[in-house]
Amino acid sequence: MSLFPNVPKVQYEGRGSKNPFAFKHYNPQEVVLGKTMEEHLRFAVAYWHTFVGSGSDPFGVGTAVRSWDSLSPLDKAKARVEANFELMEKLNIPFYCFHDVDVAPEGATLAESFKNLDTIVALLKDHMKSTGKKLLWNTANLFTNPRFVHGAGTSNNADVFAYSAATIKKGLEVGKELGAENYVFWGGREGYESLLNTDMKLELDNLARLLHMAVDYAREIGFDAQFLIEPKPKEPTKHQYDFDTATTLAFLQNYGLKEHFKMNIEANHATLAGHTFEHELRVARINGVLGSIDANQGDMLLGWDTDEFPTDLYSTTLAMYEILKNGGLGRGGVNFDAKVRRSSFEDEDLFYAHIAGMDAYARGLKAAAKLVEERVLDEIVENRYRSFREGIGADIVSGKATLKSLEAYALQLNQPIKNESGRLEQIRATLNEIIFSV
Ligand code: XLS
Ligand code: CA
Ligand code: CA
Repeated sequence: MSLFPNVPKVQYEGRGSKNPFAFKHYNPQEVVLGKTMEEHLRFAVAYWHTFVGSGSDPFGVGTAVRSWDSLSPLDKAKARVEANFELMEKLNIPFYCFHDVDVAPEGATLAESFKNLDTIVALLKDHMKSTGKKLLWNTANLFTNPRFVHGAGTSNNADVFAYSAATIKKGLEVGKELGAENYVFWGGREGYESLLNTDMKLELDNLARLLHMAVDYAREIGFDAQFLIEPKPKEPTKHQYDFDTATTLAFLQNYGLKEHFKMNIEANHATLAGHTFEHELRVARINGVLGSIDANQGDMLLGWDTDEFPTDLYSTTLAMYEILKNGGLGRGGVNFDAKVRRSSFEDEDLFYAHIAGMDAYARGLKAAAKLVEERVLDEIVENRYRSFREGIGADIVSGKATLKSLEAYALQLNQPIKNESGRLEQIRATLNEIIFSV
């Protein structure tokens, strides 16, 4: 029985198609720079927004109309599994991602929660087997339940730390059972509201202890997923410890965790941190830790995590450029951690939203491939830094130069020193031409 009877299978029809249930750019088998679009993009559905999100906000209850609304908690969970695989099938999306509580209802005790999870995981496994769909990542929700009011791994309450550890242990077992490609740690309430009552050092030490335990346990059970840590600067706490990529990297390095983790970079978290998405991707890339992305976008007029479906071609192009320069995402993928607007409350909107996001990324991929192929930015950057390939610049880069040798050089320089224009407006015009040509 179909849960989305009004939605046909979505196919690629190409540019100019007026069919709202068709891709205009995402052509899975089309080869771009030696790989198919499907291989480059590795799209994933985010279970929490697409099947659990209701459209509620602080001023109003949910608006979404779903066929499973009136079912009991466990039946609802089962219906959502059906919905997940039907949506993935119709949209030709190969992966999905979930938090434990997205897929199965919490019980009155931890043991009951585990039991519910086991029931649904068995169902997910059956569906994965019969459809060939895969799990990009799973994670533990350590932030919604009131027990996490003071954090999870960074809580002042050791019982909460223990509960969180047990939940992660189960998450790793579930990931192994379902063959997850990655396992995500997003620091839900790992942060603080005020230093007045916070032992920051102990909280960070404990967070690192928890992550080390997870690394050890994954090894013990032979779960070989890539571990990902997802930065975010604020929300829900005023100050999240994993503020941005650079901060998270320093934390991982300080605690001897860097070799075990890569980053899951979310566009909206980047902009909340005062960075562009491509900035965060670049920092991760040059440090060898770009693992996966949460594809969405924020609203520059709003200061919170609006998690909108990505439609901004500049952002998808520059993001795909970083990903191509990274040699791809490896085991990672492009996860639509995005929700339809509250006013888009019909089932069909879930499909239109994914089509919009997939086309925006496919087009971003094509534009980025052109930038790479034609070496547009490479040439600009190589030319701009050419002074470091010869003479004094080459001495600096090779380590030959000292303050003394540089002083001697600087003293004989003609004044004023000559600089060249950065040509930014011209470069942006070129970028415009490329984005609109593909
Ligand atoms: C919340 C985060 C979260 C993570 C997974 O802002 O984006 O959904 O991706 O826990
Ligand atoms: Ca996210
Ligand atoms: Ca988010």
